[in-house]
Amino acid sequence: MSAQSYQFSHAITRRPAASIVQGLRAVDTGAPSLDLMLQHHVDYVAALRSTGATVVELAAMEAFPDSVFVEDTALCLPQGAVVMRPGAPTRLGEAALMAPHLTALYEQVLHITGPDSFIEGGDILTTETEILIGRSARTNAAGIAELADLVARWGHQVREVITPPGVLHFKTDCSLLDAETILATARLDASGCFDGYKVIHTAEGEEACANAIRFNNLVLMPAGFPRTLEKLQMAGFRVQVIGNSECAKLDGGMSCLSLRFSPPVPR
Ligand code: CIR
Repeated sequence: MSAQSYQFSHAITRRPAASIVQGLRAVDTGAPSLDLMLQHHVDYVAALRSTGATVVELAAMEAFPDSVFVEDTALCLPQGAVVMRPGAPTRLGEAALMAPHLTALYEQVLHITGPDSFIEGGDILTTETEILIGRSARTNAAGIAELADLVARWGHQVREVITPPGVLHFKTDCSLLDAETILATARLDASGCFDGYKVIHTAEGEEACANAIRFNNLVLMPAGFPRTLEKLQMAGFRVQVIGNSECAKLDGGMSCLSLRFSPPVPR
């Protein structure tokens, strides 16, 4: 079976800006420390690079407090990329600013354009066989329909699912671990959206670590979730733990911090 949903030659990240203290959050648990977030970000980029991938690190963008969370700006597929239309008004401009970095690597870069279409990358889980998209407070039916239409030309099938109420993004509660295995919270798995996949549940009380990433030979997961870490190790995954305390204050996790892809023709 192919492994294009978790084997990648490239990633794009963006350094956190000092304006991160104004980043969006559902619940205010205190201001994030930029210094500590920068240290965690260095560890994160180093982990991606340690797998042999090329990591394009973009400069901080003060005008966009949440711009470190690059995942929400685009969907990157083997054939091309699609620039999103984030549902958070303060994040709408971030997507257009990602486009030139994608056109530098991809021949085909498409855009979500419908004025009523909203969609963020955090709601999109690409597996080996389909693209699951969670309808959420940030991603609506029009956005999902427009994306489904765009990616059909590349042979991708989209399945609309539901992000649980009160959960920021679909992938806040799940991650792809390999071609057939998903890490998910029990609450999301209970919706039945992963029928046909093998599912590993986060340990009870450790739901906040469901947002991990499989990147080449590594699974990156946030620090502080020992029982889920053990479950993943017991299942045979090579896990690298990364500090995420500061991004977590802004509802961000491992997937949010990168776009991961293999452009068809490296330029
Ligand atoms: C936001 O609310 O948009 C940011 N504070 C967090 C975005 C996290 N992104 C992601 O899960 N893909």
